Amino acid sequence: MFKKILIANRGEIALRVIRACRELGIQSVAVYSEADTDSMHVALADEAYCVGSARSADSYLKIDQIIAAAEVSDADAIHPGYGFLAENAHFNEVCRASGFEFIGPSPQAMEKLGDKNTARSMAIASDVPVVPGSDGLIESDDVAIKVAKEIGYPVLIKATAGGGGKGMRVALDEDTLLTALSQARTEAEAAFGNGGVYLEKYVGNPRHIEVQVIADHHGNVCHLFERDCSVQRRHQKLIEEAPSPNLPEERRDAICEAAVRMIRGADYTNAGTVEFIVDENNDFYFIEVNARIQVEHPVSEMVSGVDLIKSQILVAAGEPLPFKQEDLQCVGHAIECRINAEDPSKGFRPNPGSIKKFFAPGGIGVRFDSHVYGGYSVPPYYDSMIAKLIVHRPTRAEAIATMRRALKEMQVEGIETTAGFHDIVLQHEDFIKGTHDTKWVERELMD
Ligand code: MV4
Repeated sequence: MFKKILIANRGEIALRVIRACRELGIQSVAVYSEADTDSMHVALADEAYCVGSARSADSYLKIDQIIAAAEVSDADAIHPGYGFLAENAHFNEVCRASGFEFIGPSPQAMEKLGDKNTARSMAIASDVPVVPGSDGLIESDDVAIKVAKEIGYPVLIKATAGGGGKGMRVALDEDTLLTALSQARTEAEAAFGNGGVYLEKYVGNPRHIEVQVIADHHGNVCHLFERDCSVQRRHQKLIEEAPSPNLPEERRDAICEAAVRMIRGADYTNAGTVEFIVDENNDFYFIEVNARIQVEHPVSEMVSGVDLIKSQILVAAGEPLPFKQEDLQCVGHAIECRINAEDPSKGFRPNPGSIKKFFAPGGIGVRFDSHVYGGYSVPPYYDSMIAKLIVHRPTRAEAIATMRRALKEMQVEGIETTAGFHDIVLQHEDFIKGTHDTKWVERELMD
């Protein structure tokens, strides 16, 4: 087992990994930028190294600095968290080549699944349903026109190096197809250095359902059930829950089994999420694999009882997972609200600054994952999420009630947050009925 783990990240996910290390008797090493000297992850880790100045590009994204900190601290392994370098196959490779275990999948699996079109081909090979679309990348305008005619408009043009909604364009008919195609290629080339695109039939107003998977190096691949992430705005998830409301049991089993087939077929190890879209008929279609631990992993931990970060560490150390699929049950209902330092009344514009007064919610069924405290100043350089408020109760109705109670008792004075927005969603009849889809926020709540 590892003696020391370096966390190449900051904020609440750094605390989350430090906590898992502490409980496993593993030393933790934090890295931080000059803007994060007063951050909780620096205070709570056993050691901390400054890796550069405030901008991410000068600190958290500087591979040589991160590796140097791992060398100086004599760490055995590196946990990348999410965001930053978490899905950077080159960083994964450099960690291993430098003698540090990377707590995540192999660089090969990360590389393959990071290419969306390759991931789509792997889904097909594992009998996982995909949206009707092109057979590989679109090599010419004629092929695009032919494929679009076959699958029917509207079609979605997707950048193979994209993901998470980046590098996508909808084409409504043949006239707009070619312009959309060249725009998508140019954008993808500029953003990802890879202009490869593929086509899929556009599924209108889908739900976003993803399956948490954890696989060890001994052939044990488990799913921790599904999460519904349909409450999102401009591809930013706001509320996630498990299990998904209104998904028939048979569909739940099918989507989770498809995810396991996909991960097994990709020779993937450690934690990963298989993302699907689900249409009105409850048909599901593979979209992409997220080869990292995700922000919303706690909702799966609450309903399954599995500590995912400890599981990741065990798997990276070559240990077998201490459970099998038949040991796991989805118990109760969990909801997570992302508390961001943003002002919903001003288009969710970031609202960094000093937190004058802070009170964390608690009580039965409440989990609060956050790095902030009274007197902490939220820096403007990074992602605006300051906390995750997670509740876990026997039923969805009770979980909604507990979440509303916890949101009301949470106090964050000095900056605006998304807490008020969440309370509006949680009392809206569409959310309560669970009939919302991924366009619902923009369609129903945004004026
Ligand atoms: C789609 C889709 C509809 N039809 N693909 C791609 C990135 C992933 N995170 C979500 N993506 C989608 N892929 C087909 N063929 C709908 C989504 C989608 C979405 C698309 C646009 C705006 C918001 C969205 C939220 C969730 C899912």
